[in-house]
Amino acid sequence: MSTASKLFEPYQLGPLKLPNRLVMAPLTRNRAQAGMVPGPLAAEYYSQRASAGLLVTEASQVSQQGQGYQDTPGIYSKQQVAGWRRVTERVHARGGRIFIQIWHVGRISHVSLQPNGGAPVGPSAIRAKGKTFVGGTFTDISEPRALALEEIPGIVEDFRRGAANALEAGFDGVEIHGANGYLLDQFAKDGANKRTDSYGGSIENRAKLMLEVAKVVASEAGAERTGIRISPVTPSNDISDSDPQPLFDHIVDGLNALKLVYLHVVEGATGGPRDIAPFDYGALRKRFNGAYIANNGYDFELADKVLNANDADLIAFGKLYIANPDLAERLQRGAPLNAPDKATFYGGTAKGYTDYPALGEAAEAAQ
Ligand code: 8OZ
Repeated sequence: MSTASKLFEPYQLGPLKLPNRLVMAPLTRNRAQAGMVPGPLAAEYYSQRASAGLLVTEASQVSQQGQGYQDTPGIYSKQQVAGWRRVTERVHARGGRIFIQIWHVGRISHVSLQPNGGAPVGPSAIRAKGKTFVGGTFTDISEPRALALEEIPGIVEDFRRGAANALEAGFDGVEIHGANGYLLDQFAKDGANKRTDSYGGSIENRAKLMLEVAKVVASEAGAERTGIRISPVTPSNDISDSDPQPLFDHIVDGLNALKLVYLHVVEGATGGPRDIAPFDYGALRKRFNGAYIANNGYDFELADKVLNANDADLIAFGKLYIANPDLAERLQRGAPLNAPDKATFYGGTAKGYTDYPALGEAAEAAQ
């Protein structure tokens, strides 16, 4: 038995022919080895999920300064590029397509992760209320310092290098992490950005860093291989903005000028309620010229409904992809889903990472 739905129809994303409309959302798993290098288990994990229309990797920092949690992979060293190359080769061998999400956490970090134990950097010296995971425990986020104007070109350059490294590692494209209260979102939103220079104040000034990064990444990877993830109203990582609709209208206009291939939108509170604050996602979808990837709390029914209404082109699934390597097949066959185990989301070994069974393996793997 097989279910008919637009979710299982192909989609042309720039130069890539996706066999279905499912995207594996970027998911932080904290299993990088020494040197923040993705290891062989990561290659196994992503290749198990290769039947998704598109895989997006976990967020990967573009510099040591861009790291905010223990054991998250980077995309700035030769060893990291070599580790990621193993991942892309395994995914491609299984017939999949994979983008890497490139990331700078900004103020969401801890001195113990920073170069020379220094302060994390942000648009302004305002500490985010919250915890990060370092040294095996949850610890208060450190007090940040404001980036000097002269340091900003270096941040843009770190993203450019990340994109160049991504291509060298064999990725099919790059997703810029512009969401969830990390650096680019911190600059864009007035709850975290109190600058008085050309990167603060007006919407144009606050959006500038995100658009400058999008420009260099697109020129490095090709606009048809560059996407971006945003989260207009999420409260994640203590982020807020007093008027997100015109801010993101302006950002989308800037992304259109750069011809980015997709806009990936976390609708509502990341991993939480979809209706946390009013926001017109349909207006963003209509305004953006490329593909619209919808994310946050989607199940088959909602995905099917939204695709039929033409309110999205692709649907990104997070927790469901952690637990179901063959999610596309399971949804298409109406098969039961494995339940995700929260205790193994962040850090650890193969348990809760590469041991969720595909259909057919389920019987032999049952405990
Ligand atoms: C969960 C834990 C740590 C980081 C995000 C990269 O929210 C993350 C993240 C998620 O975008």
